[in-house]
Amino acid sequence: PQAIYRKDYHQPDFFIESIDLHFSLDEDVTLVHSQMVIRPRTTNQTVPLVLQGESLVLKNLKLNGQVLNTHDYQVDKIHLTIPTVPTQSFTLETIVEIKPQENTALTGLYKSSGNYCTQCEAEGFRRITYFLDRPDVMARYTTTIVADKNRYPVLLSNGNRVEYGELTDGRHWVKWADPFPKPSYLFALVAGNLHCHGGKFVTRSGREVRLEIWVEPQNHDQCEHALQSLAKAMRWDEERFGLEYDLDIYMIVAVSDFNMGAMENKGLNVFNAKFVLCRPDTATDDDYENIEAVIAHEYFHNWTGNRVTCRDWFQLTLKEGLTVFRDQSFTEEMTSAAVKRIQDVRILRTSQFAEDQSPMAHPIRPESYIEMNNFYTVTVYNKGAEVIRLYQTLLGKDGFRRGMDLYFQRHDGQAVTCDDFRAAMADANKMDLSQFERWYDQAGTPVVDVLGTYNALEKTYSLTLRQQIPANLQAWHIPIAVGLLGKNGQDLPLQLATETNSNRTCIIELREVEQTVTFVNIPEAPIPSLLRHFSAPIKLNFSRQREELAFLMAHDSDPFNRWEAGQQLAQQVIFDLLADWQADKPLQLDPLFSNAVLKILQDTQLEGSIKALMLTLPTEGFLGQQQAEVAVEGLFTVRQFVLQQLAQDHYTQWLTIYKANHHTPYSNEASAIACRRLKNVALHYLCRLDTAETTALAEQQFTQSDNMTDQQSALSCLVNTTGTAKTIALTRFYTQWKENPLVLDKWFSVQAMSYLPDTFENVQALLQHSDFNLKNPNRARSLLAVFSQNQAQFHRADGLAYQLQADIVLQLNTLNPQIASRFVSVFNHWRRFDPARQALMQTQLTRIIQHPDLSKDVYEVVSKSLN
Ligand code: HT7
Ligand code: ZN
Repeated sequence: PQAIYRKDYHQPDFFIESIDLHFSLDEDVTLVHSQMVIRPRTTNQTVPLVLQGESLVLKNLKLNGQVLNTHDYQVDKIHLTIPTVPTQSFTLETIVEIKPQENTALTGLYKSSGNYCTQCEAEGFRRITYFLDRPDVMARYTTTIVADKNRYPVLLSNGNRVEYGELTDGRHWVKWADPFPKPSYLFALVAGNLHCHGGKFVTRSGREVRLEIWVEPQNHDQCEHALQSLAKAMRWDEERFGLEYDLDIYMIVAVSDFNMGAMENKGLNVFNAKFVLCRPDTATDDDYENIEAVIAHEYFHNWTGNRVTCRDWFQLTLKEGLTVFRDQSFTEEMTSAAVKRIQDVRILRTSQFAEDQSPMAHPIRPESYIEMNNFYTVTVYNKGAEVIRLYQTLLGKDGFRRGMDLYFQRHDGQAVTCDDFRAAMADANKMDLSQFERWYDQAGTPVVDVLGTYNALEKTYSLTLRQQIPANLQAWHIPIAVGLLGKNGQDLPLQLATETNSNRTCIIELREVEQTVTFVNIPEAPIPSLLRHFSAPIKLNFSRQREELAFLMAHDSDPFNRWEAGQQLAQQVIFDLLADWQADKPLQLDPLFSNAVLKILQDTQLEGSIKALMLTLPTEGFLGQQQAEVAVEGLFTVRQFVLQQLAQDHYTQWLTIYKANHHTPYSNEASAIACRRLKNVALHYLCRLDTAETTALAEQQFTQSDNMTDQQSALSCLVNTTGTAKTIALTRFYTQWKENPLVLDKWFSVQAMSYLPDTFENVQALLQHSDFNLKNPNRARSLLAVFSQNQAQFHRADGLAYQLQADIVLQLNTLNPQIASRFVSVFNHWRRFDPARQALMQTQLTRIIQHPDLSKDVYEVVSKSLN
């Protein structure tokens, strides 16, 4: 397969002004009739018209009303080429046959639970009809859908419903018109038997918008939170960015088979049901938060993505990084800013920093790809969002808003680049942001070493910051937020030698390889709090004693850094214990760490959700990333030891916390969520002790809970116990929830996450379970993707789990290449393990690459991994 390069971008030779689509949906074949008005980019050009098309059977082709002879055009597996076309605007009509019912790749038009739906991003529209399937070709769409009225009473597409009617043969039709020109990736069609949960929203300019959540009828009672979330997002975008919705209707359809989270098609979002459906007894607090965030994310795309779209797919972060930043900011304001920031940084550091260390490392604006679907990554999305956050940190909230306003003023209705966005930010603020481009074209995580010096005579404190610049790269422009704590734990007023006023937190703009800043009037040797709120996506090295970390953990006014100090302290403790374990020394938990944890447990001021996060140790995956070679068994053993020890040391306090928070009645309020988080962390510690008493607590919670957060949490404690309680609870959960696929996914996941040594065998058995279905991405992920994150069990020394994973990848390669490629990515990190595991993973990668019909998706990942 051939790579495509960013540097090779050319404007299209033709534009498509409008497309009139007609779908005749039938159980055997679906007919797609398209009529396009095509305009050559320049007059008198003599270039061929090359349209993309895949898995299509061409039945008819007319140019300006004339049927074309077979010698007037060529069709291959992925193109329709017409060598000679008029030099002025012309119409092109095609009729193609497709078979959505056989489409297991879930891209293009496919069936899910008997209903038709589409997924066109990135390049799925070409599996529906011949088209210039690239985002810089923006057309006006009208769509007519014809289908059997009984089976498919609901027929939806983008824009407004303009006409409808019935045919004499039991079929009916609906015509939709979208007034906004859009790229093909935003096209959508849905047909099926669906229930509508409706509502309305009045925009700030007084227009009434109809809101509709469409779900399978049995899910009618799980839509209200999605509807509320949508209304909240619409209001927030008006208030924060002055952005109003532009159509009369906004529809969301929930489907069970979906490759990703959701899709922002204009006026007709298609969602993975997981991010729509919820009820207290079926969905956890995290599910509720994720639903609100994903609904907001797709809604925000209406401006950042749809009204202003990407010129080409290399610019994906233009819409995704920006929209993730917008949804993160929304959630920060709807919930707790500190909790949200910690959660987002955890994702960034565990997944994106790992991607940076892998053979798939790429800048947020990649230079090349073989298969675009492989670049919907944590780098493009989450690091992309961090880069947008940097603008806000550098320019301030108001400056950022000025930049956004100018961006929309300049580019509404256009397909643009990341450079256009950066120019809007720079111009609106009269700031030179040229060095900032390096965030877009340099891959990897910047590393900054920091040294602090206190001068008691001068009463100054200096920080010297030095960027480690890899070969061929240049210094980044990095804002570093800093505070200085006095001995009493309070922030000292900060005044740079060059400034007159003082602040509690100061932003140092690091632009050079090395820079020193000096704070004046510092009365005592301070303890610096660095990179507050995680002000840049970097690794910062600053050497600290455990006492200092414990101090920051107890006192830092920046909640993010308070949490961060705790994580660093835990990491130091775990790595020292690991060295002892490797040297066959007995393990003993440092009382300083145990006491620091006790202080958190006893802190009555700390908000419950933050407290729960502070009581959670870094994961094995994260710890492994900090090592030159991942110590699979050692990390597992030592981390388990620390958890067990903390459970023992503070048994009474865990029990007190558990009891104090257990009887809070269920509500979706932040305070009730915090109680559940805290009590469930406590329950997990207690259950580490695996006594009759602790198991009884979990069993009681499991049987008596009225909400899924508590039920799932208790179940995940019970699967790690060694008595009969585990089987009883699993059977009970299955019987209770076997008719609800999203809850059943949790049943698979909980078992895949177990840290007991028989987990692999259980996963193998679950693959044979009658409810397991590899074709359903949610189910496949719930068991296999979750298991692959279970570091100690997945990376078993015998390599059996690797073999199983490779078998699955090869099956998925034919069924659903996008999911196959996600699943094969777990091997990307194979070089970070010990030689024996490396050899075992390499064997599987080699087996995969030798497979005769490898998809582009899997080929790209595996070939880069092996290189
Ligand atoms: N913009 C959407 C991306 C997406 C997608 C991409 C490839 C294959 C399937 C997909 N489903 C959705 C989702 C988003 O970021 O909002
Ligand atoms: Zn998105």
